Amino acid sequence: MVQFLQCRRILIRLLALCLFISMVSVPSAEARIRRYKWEVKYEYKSPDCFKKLVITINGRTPGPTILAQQGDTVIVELKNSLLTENVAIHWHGIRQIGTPWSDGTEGVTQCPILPGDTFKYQFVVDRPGTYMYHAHYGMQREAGLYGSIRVSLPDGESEPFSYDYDRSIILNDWYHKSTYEQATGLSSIPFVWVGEPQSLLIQGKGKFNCSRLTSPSLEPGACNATNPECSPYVLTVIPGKTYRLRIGSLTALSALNFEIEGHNMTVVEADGHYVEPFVVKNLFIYSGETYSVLVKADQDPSRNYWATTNVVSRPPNTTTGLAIFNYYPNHRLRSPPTVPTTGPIWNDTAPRFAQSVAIKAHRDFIHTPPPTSDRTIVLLNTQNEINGFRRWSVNNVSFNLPHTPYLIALKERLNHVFDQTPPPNGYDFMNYDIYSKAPNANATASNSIYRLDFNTTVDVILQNANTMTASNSETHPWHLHGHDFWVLGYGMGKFDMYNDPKKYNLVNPIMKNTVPVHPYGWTAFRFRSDNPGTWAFHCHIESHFYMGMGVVFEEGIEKVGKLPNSIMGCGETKGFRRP
Ligand SMILES: *[C@@H]1O[C@H](CO)[C@@H](O)[C@H](O)[C@H]1NC(C)=O
Ligand SMILES: *[C@@H]1O[C@H](CO)[C@@H](O)[C@H](O)[C@H]1NC(C)=O
Ligand SMILES: *[C@@H]1O[C@H](CO)[C@@H](O)[C@H](O)[C@H]1NC(C)=O
Ligand SMILES: *[C@@H]1O[C@H](CO)[C@@H](O)[C@H](O)[C@H]1NC(C)=O
Ligand SMILES: *[C@@H]1O[C@H](CO)[C@@H](O)[C@H](O)[C@H]1NC(C)=O
Ligand SMILES: *[C@@H]1O[C@H](CO)[C@@H](O)[C@H](O)[C@H]1NC(C)=O
Ligand SMILES: *[C@@H]1O[C@H](CO)[C@@H](O)[C@H](O)[C@H]1NC(C)=O
Ligand SMILES: *[C@@H]1O[C@H](CO)[C@@H](O)[C@H](O)[C@H]1NC(C)=O
Ligand SMILES: [Cu+2]
Repeated sequence: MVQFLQCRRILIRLLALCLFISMVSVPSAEARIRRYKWEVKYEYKSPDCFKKLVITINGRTPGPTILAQQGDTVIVELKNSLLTENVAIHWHGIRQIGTPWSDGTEGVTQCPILPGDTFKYQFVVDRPGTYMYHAHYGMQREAGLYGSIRVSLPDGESEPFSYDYDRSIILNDWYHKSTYEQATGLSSIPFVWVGEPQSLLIQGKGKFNCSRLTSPSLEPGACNATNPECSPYVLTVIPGKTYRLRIGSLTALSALNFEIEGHNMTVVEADGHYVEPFVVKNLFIYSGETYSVLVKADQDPSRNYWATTNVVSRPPNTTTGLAIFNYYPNHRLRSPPTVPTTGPIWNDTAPRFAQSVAIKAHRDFIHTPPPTSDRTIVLLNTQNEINGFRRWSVNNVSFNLPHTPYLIALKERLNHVFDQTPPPNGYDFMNYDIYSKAPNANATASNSIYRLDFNTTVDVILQNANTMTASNSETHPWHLHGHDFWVLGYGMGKFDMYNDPKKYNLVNPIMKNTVPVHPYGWTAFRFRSDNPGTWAFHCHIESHFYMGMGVVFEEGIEKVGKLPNSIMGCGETKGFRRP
């Protein structure tokens, strides 16, 4: 309400700008400006009872939820009060049409925001749905800088499903070591892996068992099981009502299972697109994905139930994340009488694969993909070494960010600031054995990018493989900035260039911005290169992207409008920043 009133006031003040925006953004004649002033800081918090420095927005982690309506302009004035650290925030799932400089990807679309600086992000939320925001600088997302974006339909339009109440829940995994310690280990010889998370958080709340700490040097109260900051997340429901849960995952590493004891969930939305509804007991969710599920509070109302999340796809070493599904009027914190589930078998890929395949566009909301593509890019996912440093690569090239962001480099024709050689379109797929450790795991590092012809159709095939450990292949959730893509198919084993494209789903493919490639599997998708800018496409596992698992696409750079001064200031762009 306060937010709304504030917006109204701002609306009046910015009437001229508002009129301008409602003229250029078609969907609603009443497009509004949603203005947020955020201050980003380090503070001590105990989200899982263990006290550590976390990054907050206006004192909170997760940060405030952005609530907007389709066609609105969101303006976030971000003050960096981290004192000794840069920052950048990515608006995950928002395509940034016409505002590629507001994508918030440090090194790709902007220079980092320096301590003490205020940066203004401004973009139109052009489609309804469930989105997220999070830090996109170093491994900073893991420090707690994230939140939800909820875009509602224009007045008078309704969803193809009904519900009584709406809740946003972000799932996350949580580490006690700082992102610096983790990043340092990842870039050291010998390599120090980050390990499994200490806890799982449901909407910012988790529980680490303090008795497991052995360090005597901890100050009293540094891990306090009765700290109210780590009391579980409670989802209170009224018997008989239907809840839309907007579930997102921003894990640093983990693939998750989410379930509500004794209740089924109907999947109705994925990454902002309506899904042909299907019922699940377990929802598998990968970092960077969002889903809406409908849950009816139709079970015995005399008790509470567990809502749980578990790690899947990696050997389990983290206890189940717990929230309380609380039937009103039971006490909100009353423990359910049951032992919480530990979830499905971690290494059973089949049900996860089946869920991926089951997600189809809602029959009344099918966007038919172009029947053919102009270009196919095959990306082999491998774990490698470069000069003894552990890395991840695609097509044997491990990605490094340049010091000068691509958007500025390309627009201002600073050709010398990154490697101009095009990266490989594929690899020796006839001879590469995806089931074995590579005989030679040495790769090369580069900051070269894929330049796409503007407004063409591009197919991407992600091919998974064995890691540097025998009999091991991991799940990688790949996220594309600036676009949604049609998910054409998933397969197990090696992609068959000749036969598999014949099995593509061109009838009712879901559009998404994040897809998993399953262990030893492949994933194929299609998109249109119709959004002028430079767009990251990367594994959403924080440490994997940090270790080079990503690429960048450029399209229509000549159509990008005048870049704002505020994104300049680093690398070779200093001269372009004018007061
Ligand atoms: C698993 O957890 C234990 C502590 O419970 C820890 O010592 C160990 O390093 C963890 N393993 C991984 C791979 O994270
Ligand atoms: C917490 O950890 C201690 C020590 O490892 C163990 O004895 C205890 O059962 C654990 N408590 C819970 C609730 O898991
Ligand atoms: C733990 O937290 C509770 C509740 O906030 C508080 O009363 C208690 O003093 C704390 N214990 C320590 C050792 O700080
Ligand atoms: C959940 O769905 C399964 C399969 O459709 C069904 O057998 C079960 O009865 C349902 N459970 C509830 C609580 O509705
Ligand atoms: C799954 O892991 C367990 C150990 O946790 C192992 O015994 C089992 O063989 C594995 N199953 C598969 C299909 O790899
Ligand atoms: C990989 O590179 C390292 C140098 O970093 C070299 O010592 C090693 O021989 C290379 N391995 C192979 C199989 O060529
Ligand atoms: C990667 O490069 C190494 C060293 O040049 C080579 O031996 C290996 O076959 C390459 N792997 C792939 C997948 O191209
Ligand atoms: C892209 O091409 C399609 C036709 O293939 C056309 O309708 C559309 O306007 C073009 N988009 C842009 C941004 O040029
Ligand atoms: Cu990955």
